[in-house]
Amino acid sequence: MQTAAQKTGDNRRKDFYGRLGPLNMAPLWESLHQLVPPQPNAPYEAALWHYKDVRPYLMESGSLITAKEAVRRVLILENPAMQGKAAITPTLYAGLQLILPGEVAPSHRHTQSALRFIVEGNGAYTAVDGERTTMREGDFVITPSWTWHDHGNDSAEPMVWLDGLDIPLIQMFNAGFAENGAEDEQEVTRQEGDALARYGAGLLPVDWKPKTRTSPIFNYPYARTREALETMRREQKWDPCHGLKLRYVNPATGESAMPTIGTYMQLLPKSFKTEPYRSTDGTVFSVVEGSGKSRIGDREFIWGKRDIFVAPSWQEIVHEADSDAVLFSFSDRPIQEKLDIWREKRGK
Ligand code: GTQ
Repeated sequence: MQTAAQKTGDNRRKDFYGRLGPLNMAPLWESLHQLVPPQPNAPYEAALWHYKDVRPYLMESGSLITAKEAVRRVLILENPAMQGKAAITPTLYAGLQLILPGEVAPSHRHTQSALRFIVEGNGAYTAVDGERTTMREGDFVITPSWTWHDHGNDSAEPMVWLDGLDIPLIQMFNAGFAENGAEDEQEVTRQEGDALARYGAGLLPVDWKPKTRTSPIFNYPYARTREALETMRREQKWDPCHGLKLRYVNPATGESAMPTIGTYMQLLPKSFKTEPYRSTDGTVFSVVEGSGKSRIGDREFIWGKRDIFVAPSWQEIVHEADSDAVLFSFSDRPIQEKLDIWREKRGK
């Protein structure tokens, strides 16, 4: 029971708060604990999309609109706790993009950085800065900030890739700019494979200096990544929390391949169960090979090839592989590290 004095006090406070509103002021002490929480309490959820459930809708979208009319024909993967926000985490956007045989997604550029992680199909291309790269399943392809890019599909199969962009982050900064190209397809000025040869063979052109923070390699082929993991596994040295986990790097700096988004590939051998792990970077996973399950916080998700799931900041993750499994993932870790706020916790 409140005493009369307390009631009067409460009423006086309420009255006071009411008078602050019109002056665009608010009392900190009513929200201090939410604003400066003892630990992250992510206001978004763990979630999983089974590819077999999503694919029919993607194909249906292909009968409703062309890639040209849509500009980008994408079904956005929205966090269930952020519907309408076009965000899978508060800083990251994810979507599945479909390009049918013969289609072109016209050239444009924007300040948002994009990654493409190829989920289904082989043989469509994306063009960046005058070079086309053919995309195959498991390839990690970058569209750096403010570079012209168009996508096309000269193959006979539909192609689907996972788009990861820093759209919500750029929105927060109000730093978004975009332009459409004069032509649907940009002029090709370099032969295919040029960037990988120049920058991706453990060598760099002798007097070359990077102009931006994004990796000059824009396709990291899965065949190479997979081979690296396969060779490393012979040592049988496993990280208890990650199995074998590699990060994609910009060879010019050793930093993440993209300035705002960290990208990773990990191998979990059959029957491997990871130790509990948490980190402050909410992470999107895309299953490249194998099957298994992951506990994220107090929820469990069973996954197989091509499924996509998201783990919120600071929720405990335990992966368990039923068969040899390979997971691609991306998060905002590079930004958090630059701000000295990134944290992880291994074990319980
Ligand atoms: O391919 O340029 O999923 O601009 C969202 C925005 C893809 C793209 C998306 C984009 C793109």
